[in-house]
Amino acid sequence: REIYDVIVVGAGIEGSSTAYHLAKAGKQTLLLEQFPLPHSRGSSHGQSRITRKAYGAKDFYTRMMFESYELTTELEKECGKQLFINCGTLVFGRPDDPFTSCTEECLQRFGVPFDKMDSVEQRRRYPSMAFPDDFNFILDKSGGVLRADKMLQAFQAQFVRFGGVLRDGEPMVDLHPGDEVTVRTREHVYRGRSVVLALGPWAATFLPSIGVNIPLEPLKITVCYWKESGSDTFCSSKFPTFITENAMGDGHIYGLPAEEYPGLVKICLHTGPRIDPDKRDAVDNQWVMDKIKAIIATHFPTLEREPRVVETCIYTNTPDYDFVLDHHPVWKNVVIAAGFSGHGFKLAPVVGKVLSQMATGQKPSYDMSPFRIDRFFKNKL
Ligand code: PYC
Repeated sequence: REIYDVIVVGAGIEGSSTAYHLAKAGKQTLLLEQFPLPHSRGSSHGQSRITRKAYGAKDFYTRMMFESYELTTELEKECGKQLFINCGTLVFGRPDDPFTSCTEECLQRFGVPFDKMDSVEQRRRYPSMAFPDDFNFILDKSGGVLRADKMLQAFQAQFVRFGGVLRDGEPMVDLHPGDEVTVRTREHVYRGRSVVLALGPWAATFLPSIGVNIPLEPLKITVCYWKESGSDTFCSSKFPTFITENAMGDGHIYGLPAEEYPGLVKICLHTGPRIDPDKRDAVDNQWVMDKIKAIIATHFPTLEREPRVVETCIYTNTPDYDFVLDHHPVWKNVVIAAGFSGHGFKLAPVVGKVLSQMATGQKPSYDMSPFRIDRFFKNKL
């Protein structure tokens, strides 16, 4: 039986990007996905995601974002499709909001062009948003929309073009670590010199079976699309992506211009109820709907009061909202990618490169300490 250089388990955006980088580097790679592709069960479906260079005070992400932009451009050239729409990302909040001030400082530190606005200028540019007079607004001009489904398909298609083997509809039944890793599905037994586990929310249930107990919290995110009555101020030529962490008390919300469904702007709460990913649809999310509807009625008065389209996505949060990108504490040829905490899509091009390096004995060029598994262990190994 053939032995792969690397088996990547999970064909979401992180796993697909990893597999792409491996195949591009000439590694014999198998990409395994539990569901038939494409699917909307995990965290990588939908047509759009926010991208931006500003990352508050977490410079380690901004450093990685520069390369993520370059890798996205490279992928656009390879697949011949536009994957990025540069409509900007607006970050805003009260005068004392740390995320807004850290965003401004971050953009300054890294020399990324931005506009600082008061509420008068904000209302002139984006007349459909109604926030208090004392709010500050920072427009990260490098930000915008990633065409998420096209990016996912591009990674998978290029992976196959570079000689990778993609098997979907084949859940992993178990994994035996060792010098050589064995991954068993119902149909096959696969062998690899190393394995990358990019399991999305299913990491929370699988990782304990290989001795990795990290506090992962899968959340159901209710993705709402709203229609504007009368005018059309939310298209990407007139409206940016936006994030506000503290503007509405505990209501961290984000938005993307009308792109996926013509005329519908996407505005969502950045949290939701805890779930088992296999029972996602059974969980009650009424409090999320009540909260987001109240926010829309107060702050986006030209939008209809009920969303036209409601979809579901899953975030897998860590306690510090930073990713886990590390080797298994015992088996170094088992690489774990988990806990993308609702902000991993934009970093996937570079995260995939880093994971491909970790799986093939190379040292990534970034400081990986923020992503270590042992930050969660009481008695560090
Ligand atoms: O990281 O920019 C982000 C983001 C916005 C909504 C979810 N994640």
